[in-house]
Amino acid sequence: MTRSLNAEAVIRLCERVEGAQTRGNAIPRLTEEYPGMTIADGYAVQTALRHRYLARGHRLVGWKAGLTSKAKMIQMGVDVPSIGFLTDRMARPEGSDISVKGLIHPRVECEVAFVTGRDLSGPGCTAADVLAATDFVLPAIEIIDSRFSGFKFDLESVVADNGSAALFVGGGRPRRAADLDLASLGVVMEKNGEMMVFAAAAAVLGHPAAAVAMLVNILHDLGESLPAGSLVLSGGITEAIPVKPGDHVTARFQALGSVSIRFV
Ligand code: 0L1
Ligand code: MG
Repeated sequence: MTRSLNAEAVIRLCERVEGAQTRGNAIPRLTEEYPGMTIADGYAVQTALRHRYLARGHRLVGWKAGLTSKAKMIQMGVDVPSIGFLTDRMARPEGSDISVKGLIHPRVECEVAFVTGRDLSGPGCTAADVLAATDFVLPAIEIIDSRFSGFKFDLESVVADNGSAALFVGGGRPRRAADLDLASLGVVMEKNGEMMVFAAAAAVLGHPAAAVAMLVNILHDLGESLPAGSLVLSGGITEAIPVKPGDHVTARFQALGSVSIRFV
């Protein structure tokens, strides 16, 4: 991956993104000031952000694959998936009231979450490697929140903003991946009792395990691997749905049960 930003610019952008994430204020996309910024620069900013949060006592619990379905790519106008990190501070319990305070324009996505039982590393990690290393899968809702004004962004800026990661909720019935046909698993998302979107998990790069393999291979490019015990969100199966206080969202997953949350 080719870098164009120097160390000083990376720190500057990291501080800008961190301010937007922690204060909940929208900022212009980073490429407006740095038009030559590359996706590798975006990951350098994201890495600096991860180190900053971990140094403050946040715990890394896993990773997320993003922009992995055609529906999401079309919705956001990009053509390459991305990854981001997940910390303990982003986790919320199932069935809980989730405050949107501090979020700029939250949206929800239903995703299959993988919990790994063995270390995984790239390059060349495959969906079969992921399935062999997975302890169980569970249904999840990811609450994303792009920090860019008017949701106007490009892949370089999104990657720097940790793939719009904000909060996530796991729930339903954890199942062994080997007992399921994960590609044809159906998902329906309801908001306030009305069906909003539905799709099969194959919408995620053909199979959600392929998205996790892609994530492991990007981690390799970043000099990282995926330790056993990680939680991985494999990517939104449908496009993301905007939410506001008062909304009640239920994601119903075939064979995995459902996850419900309410926004306050
Ligand atoms: O989880 C994701 O698919 C990441 C989406 C990044 C862009 C957005 O904010 O929708
Ligand atoms: Mg997502």
